[in-house]
Amino acid sequence: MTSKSAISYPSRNSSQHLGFGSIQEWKQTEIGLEGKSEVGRFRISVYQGGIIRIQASRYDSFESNPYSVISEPDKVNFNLEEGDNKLYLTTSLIRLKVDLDKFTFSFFDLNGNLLNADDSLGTSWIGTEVTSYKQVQKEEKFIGLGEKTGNLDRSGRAYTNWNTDYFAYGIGDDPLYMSIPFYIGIHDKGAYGIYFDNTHKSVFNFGASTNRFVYFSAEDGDLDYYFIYQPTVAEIISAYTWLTGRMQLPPKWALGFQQCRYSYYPDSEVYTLAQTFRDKKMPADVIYLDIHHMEAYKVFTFDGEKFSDPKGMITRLKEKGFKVVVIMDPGIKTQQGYLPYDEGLENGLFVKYPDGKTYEGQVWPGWCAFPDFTKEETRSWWAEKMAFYTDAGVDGFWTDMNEPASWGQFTPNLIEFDYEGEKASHRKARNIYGMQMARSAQEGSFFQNPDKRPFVLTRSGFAGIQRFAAAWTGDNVASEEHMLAGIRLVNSMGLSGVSFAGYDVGGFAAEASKSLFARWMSLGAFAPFYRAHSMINSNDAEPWAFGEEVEEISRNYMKLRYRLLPTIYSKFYSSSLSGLPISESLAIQYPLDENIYLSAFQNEYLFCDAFLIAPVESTKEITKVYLPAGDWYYLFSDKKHSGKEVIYQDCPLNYLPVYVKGGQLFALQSDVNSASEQTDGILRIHVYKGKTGSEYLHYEDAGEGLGYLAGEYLKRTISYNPESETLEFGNVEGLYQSNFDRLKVYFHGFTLDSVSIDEERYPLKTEAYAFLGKLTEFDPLPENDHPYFEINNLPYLDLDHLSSAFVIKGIV
Ligand code: NBV
Repeated sequence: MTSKSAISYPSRNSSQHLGFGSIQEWKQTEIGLEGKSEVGRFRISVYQGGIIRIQASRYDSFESNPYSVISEPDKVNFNLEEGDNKLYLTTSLIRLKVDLDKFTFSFFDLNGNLLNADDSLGTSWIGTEVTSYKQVQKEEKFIGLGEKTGNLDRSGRAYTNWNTDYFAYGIGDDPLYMSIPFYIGIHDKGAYGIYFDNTHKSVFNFGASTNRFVYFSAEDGDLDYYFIYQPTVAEIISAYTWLTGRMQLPPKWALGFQQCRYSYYPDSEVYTLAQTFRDKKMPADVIYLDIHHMEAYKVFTFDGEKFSDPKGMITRLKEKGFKVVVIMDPGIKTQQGYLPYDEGLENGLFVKYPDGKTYEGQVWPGWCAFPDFTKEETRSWWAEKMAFYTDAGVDGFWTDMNEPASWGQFTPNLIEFDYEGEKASHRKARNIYGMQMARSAQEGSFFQNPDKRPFVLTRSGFAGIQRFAAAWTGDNVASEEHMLAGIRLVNSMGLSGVSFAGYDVGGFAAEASKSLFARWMSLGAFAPFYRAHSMINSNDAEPWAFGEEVEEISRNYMKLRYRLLPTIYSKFYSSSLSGLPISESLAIQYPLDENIYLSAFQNEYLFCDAFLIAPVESTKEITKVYLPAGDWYYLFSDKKHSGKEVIYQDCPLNYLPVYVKGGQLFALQSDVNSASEQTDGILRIHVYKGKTGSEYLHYEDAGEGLGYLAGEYLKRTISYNPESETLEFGNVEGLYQSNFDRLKVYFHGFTLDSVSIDEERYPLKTEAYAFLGKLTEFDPLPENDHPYFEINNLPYLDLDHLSSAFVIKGIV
């Protein structure tokens, strides 16, 4: 055979490290600078004084992720100087030094403290794989990275971002369902954040198998990261969520207790379930319909035998104060005559092979096609289809299997996604798919019911998922270790922008022991998302299914959760503005306290600012707790401890170690059966004596709908100031008429018998106060006694709910 012309092949060196090389040319732009080296181009953009974006590409253009970052550069001032073959870019917070010979970056604060610097290997490629190598600062800690197992400090481990369906994962396994390539580095010169905005499979190595550097790399795409510097970890998280967006305020009912099972059916079982909650006076708001609600697992169908009248059933549940959330899996059964399949096929809405044939994978319904949620048209089609559920009265949506999962757990990389018209293979689109499905669900919910706040729960996601959905940690296992691992996962998601997160209380796979279930229920009461769930073919796992003792303990914590709703709801509101988590790892407020990273204490977290929760296995009767700087009160007895100490705490099954930070305050309401039930009209403020004070932003609104965006809210700041010995109630702002018409202020740790308001003296009354009810002693033998705590003679003040500002003075 003769060839027509000689072919010139590129030389075979792609498996070797290729550095970016020295900068050949550069120019200043309106928002930073850009230039070229021998092998690629780069761009540096100032987004805010504390956010600088670095891009490097080997191609003729830059490639960006259109899904995660929603903010544009703020066009702030910066200064650029050149000297000694270095460039210095200075903003109001960061001084960036670029070595033009090596293309390496060093980030300093304005006092000259080095925050972060590249290793001399800087940025490099191996084939299409791009990597940024970074030096490790002295005793540097690395936290964040979203839904990742392992320790709070991620040093010494490497993680992969590749959304994966992982039934009954081990507590050290990786990767799981969701990827958030954002971490925070902490050392004594400061803390900084790095968000690597690349949706390909990526790796973050914090020192596994190397002592030279840490690095992050992606299989393909550009080096494209945002360097964030702020003086505190909290501000770094706020800056990250300024970039990738924040949670929208959820409907209030979504903060209540939610009951799930794979699956509740038929409708009679669902009624019984709802009625049991009410009969047993266990407050709850939501019941889930898992995959058995469908006919042959086909999304947008109800099984006519199990659920003959879904609308009627949901109406009756609503009368009992319950909302229904349904599961939606992405796979659409490839069955002609099944409308969603026919429509998707006809309109080209499914993911395809490069030759245009529809990609099929196997999931619950059998062979399925997968809607291409990276395409606007598919998202709106899905949103329209959701009328099927909203017409029946469904209030919330649960997007499962959206990694996307399929039998075989392996998806061919060549399949094609629209990726907003850019076209991308599975390599680039997989990690973003789940988030786009959650987005469709949120858009659909809003499209169908514009006067309601959407509630979406998702398993899979990527950076920015917090804008669309709450998240849970997938198929965990009923074990003590898993319970604690779930705490770390949720805390880590909180460090990575996902405030609204939780775990399956009780464990999804395997069977919880009585004590484990009880402990998990008490911990879940202090999680942003509070839902019990369990696997098909497992024992019943409702809070009454484990005997009387567990039932009473569960009820106690469920009721406490509901009494706490004014505080939790207010915190959700603040979080929707700040991006800060509801469950806060101690690394946010105590980043330089070495103790908080120790394995014995790394699970501790602050809940709604005021509470420190020290999670502990149900098998322990006594545990060590580390209390960081400050004064701390054991919630149930008011016993005071000074911080920076390890204490030994009794932790009988009915008392979870919970402490209130001195100087903080929170608000409680009376017992209710659901989030929407009327209270007794008294807002109870609990304030704790401390050396430093605090400000609590109290927030109320209708709990549903968007009226709050048009001023129908109520906001009031309540601040405790130890120096002036005052508790100051600010003016009531907003158009919403408060749910409360009286106030009761409880003073913890003070020795007070009266206070004054406007020069008038108010004597205080006292009462014996208990945060949890007394358990029945079913077993009369003394060794089976349950401890019971009451705070004796707790002083309180009764007041009308004054709408104008006032100051309570003389709080000593
Ligand atoms: O839909 C069934 C389950 C669901 O209950 C669970 O919460 C998801 O994480 N789903 C996974 C599919 C299969 C689980 C074995």
